Amino acid sequence: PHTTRRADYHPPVFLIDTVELDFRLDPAATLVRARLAFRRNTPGPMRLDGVGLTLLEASLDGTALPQERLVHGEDGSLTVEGVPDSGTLETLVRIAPQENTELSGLYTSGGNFYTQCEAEGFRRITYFPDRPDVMSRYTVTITAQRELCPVMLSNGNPGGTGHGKDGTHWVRWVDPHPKPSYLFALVAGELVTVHEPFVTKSGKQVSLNIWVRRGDEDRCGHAMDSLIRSMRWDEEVFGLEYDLDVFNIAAVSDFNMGAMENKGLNVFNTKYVLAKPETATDGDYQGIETVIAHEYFHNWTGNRVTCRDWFQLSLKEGLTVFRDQEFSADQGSRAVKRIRDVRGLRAAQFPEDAGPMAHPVRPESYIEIDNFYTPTVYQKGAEVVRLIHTRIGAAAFRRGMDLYIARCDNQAVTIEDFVSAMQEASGVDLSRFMGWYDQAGTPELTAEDRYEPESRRWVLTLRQQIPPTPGQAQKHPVPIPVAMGLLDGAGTELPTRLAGENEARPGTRLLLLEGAEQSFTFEDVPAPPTPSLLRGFSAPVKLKGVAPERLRFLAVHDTDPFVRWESGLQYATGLMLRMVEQQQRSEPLGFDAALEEAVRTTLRAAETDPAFAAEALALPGEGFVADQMEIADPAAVHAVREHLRAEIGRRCADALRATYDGLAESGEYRVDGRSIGRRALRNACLAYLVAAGDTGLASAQYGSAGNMTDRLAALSLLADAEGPAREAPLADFHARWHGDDLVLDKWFSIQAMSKRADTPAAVRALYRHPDFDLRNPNRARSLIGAFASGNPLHFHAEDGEGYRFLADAVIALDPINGSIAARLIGPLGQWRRQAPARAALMQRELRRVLDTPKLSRGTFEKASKALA
Ligand code: B3K
Ligand code: ZN
Repeated sequence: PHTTRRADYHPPVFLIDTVELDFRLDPAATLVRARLAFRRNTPGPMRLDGVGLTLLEASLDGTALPQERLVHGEDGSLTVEGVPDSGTLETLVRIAPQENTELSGLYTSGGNFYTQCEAEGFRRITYFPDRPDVMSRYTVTITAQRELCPVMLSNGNPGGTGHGKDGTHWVRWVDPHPKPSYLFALVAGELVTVHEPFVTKSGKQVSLNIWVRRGDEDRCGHAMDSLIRSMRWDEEVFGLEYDLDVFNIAAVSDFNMGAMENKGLNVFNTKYVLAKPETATDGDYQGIETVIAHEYFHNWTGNRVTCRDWFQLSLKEGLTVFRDQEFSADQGSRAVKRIRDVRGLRAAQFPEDAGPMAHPVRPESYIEIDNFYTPTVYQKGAEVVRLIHTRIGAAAFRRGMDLYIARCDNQAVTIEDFVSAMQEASGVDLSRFMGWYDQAGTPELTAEDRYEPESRRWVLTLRQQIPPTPGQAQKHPVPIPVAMGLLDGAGTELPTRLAGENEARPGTRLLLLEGAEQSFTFEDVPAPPTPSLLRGFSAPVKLKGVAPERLRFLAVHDTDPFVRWESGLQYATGLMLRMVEQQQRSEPLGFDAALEEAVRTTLRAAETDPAFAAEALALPGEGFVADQMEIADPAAVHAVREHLRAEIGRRCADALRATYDGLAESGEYRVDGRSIGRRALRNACLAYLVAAGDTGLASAQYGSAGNMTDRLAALSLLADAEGPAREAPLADFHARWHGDDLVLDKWFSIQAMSKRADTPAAVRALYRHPDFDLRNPNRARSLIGAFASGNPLHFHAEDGEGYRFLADAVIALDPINGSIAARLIGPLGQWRRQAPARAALMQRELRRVLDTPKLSRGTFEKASKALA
């Protein structure tokens, strides 16, 4: 397969100023007529992308083109020979939406029509230069049988409707804003709407609509509310207003990702729209708020200003994730939001950055661009934007955004355009921050310090090192902002004065490590202090080697909540790593009394911020602990973690139970931050109590729960139990919810993540369950993804059954939906960090996948890079 390289960028040969698309919808044979007003941009032939299109007619400026001027490429593309420098090309093609199982291009789901065009789906709809730097104005006319498609939507504003013969009708949509083809969307079928009016800050009326299947109208409230809050927030924080008369969101249950920011017509996975307390967890509610905000924010960062080429993907994704993170932080507890985001970064991005698919935030090459919608491009990309924000400050960042948008509006630009706007607006030289975009790998930061009693000086030396990654052996240092403070022996924050400064400053200050090593001298320090480093996780690095005594001190005393949480986490991680060694030597596992103390302290202070307490109570995850090991040992890590959970549950039972009872649900269910935090804390207590043997408490909670959060928390604990304590609630859950796809997904996931010894066999059985459907991405992820990514213990089963199952599933799924297959195969790529026997089994499965005939480009890329 062909590799696309960033260095090979060439501007488009032809630009397309306007596009007229006429659709005649039919599930088996849809006709698409396209009129492209083209204009030459550089010398070269007119080559139009196309995949799986049946060309029926082609004409140039009204005259039919003879066959010999139409050259069909092996990749499905069409080259038109002898075209003038400008003119109108018209094509008519036929496509079959109901055959489209890839869910890219135009497809059907439950009898309705939906599109997904990013990154390269538009070429499955019509012939077009399908690249983001060709921006055009679209007019779309959709015709269909009225009964089949009472509702027909596309981008932009409504532009008329009418009736045809034989029960057809048509609808026109006009999008006044030029856009790349990946933002095109069409949705048609039987849908109902939930509507709200919105007035922008300058007084423009906007009609907001969420389109769902009949019966789902009562589950749209949170999505609508999140949308309205997002729109206000972008006006207030960034001065950005919505720019069309309508904003439509359509929810579909067959969808490859979370959602898509098509101009004026976002298409969403139902998972990120539909919620009511009986069916959705607090996590689902938060996911909806985040994704709704994210797609809405793309209207400016992504749509009005888009990417020149797909290597610049993080220009829109990193920036938009940063924006949605800031939005969510403003809705509730900033500290807890930061903790969760960092947890997510470490769970997904750090391992990617240390594995075979490691790539820079701005990659150098790809085989399949779909494989690069990654935690690195999204989450690390957001961290890099945050670094710039931290370095230049909020006010300069806002000026930079204003400049970026003013300068790049309606253009397809590069990451340099963003960084130089930030640089000009701030007056700070940001050139070295480009290293964060162009180098893969997570920098490792170490800190050393010494106190000089005579001079009352305290000297901090910071060092950085970036490990080699595939294709990048040598790295250059990157600028690392280190937010920090000093605590005295009583845990009181000291004012700080760096050498050369006139007076001491209170609170957190920012150090900037620019080279490989740098020392910072602090004056007038009365006694050896405890440094609190990387407050708020001021850079996406691994801070290594902080002594356990300091971690314990910081976990209790630091003024920065992130560092308090982080220090507890790192302390527990160190402890668990030592215990894993004991476990490997078959020595008895002890217990560190400091953990009991920490749990009790957390519970005593829980009332002030229950959400924070819930985060602080959680032991480091099995994956996180394994990631700190040279050679992972999933079984030993699991044994240690279970041991600690049970010990904490037993030793702290009184306090855990008191907190659990004190937080019993009272009154109406609410999804505000405090209520969510209380449920999280209560369920964290429940998990410890069950670990200590109190299964009955979970059974009781399952039976009496008034909402899905509490019900599912109980069920996930019961799924590890034996006998009727497990079987009865699982059967009850299925009986109650088998008609509700999103809830049934949870039923699959919970069983896939069970710790019980028979889980690998149970997962095989679930794969054959009548409710399992490989074609539905949510369902495929709920079983295969949950097992391979969420159950390290059994995925890494010693006999290789977990690996075999994943490979079997990937091989079966690849011809149906290569993009989802390529995503799911990821965990097999982590073989380098496993012991030799496991690594060999994993490689064998990767090879088996690679030997499969007609493998999709995406799965080929993932499997071959994993083995390289
Ligand atoms: N931009 C889309 C992702 C498209 C993925 C294509 N494989 C959703 C988002 O990031 O907002
Ligand atoms: Zn996005």
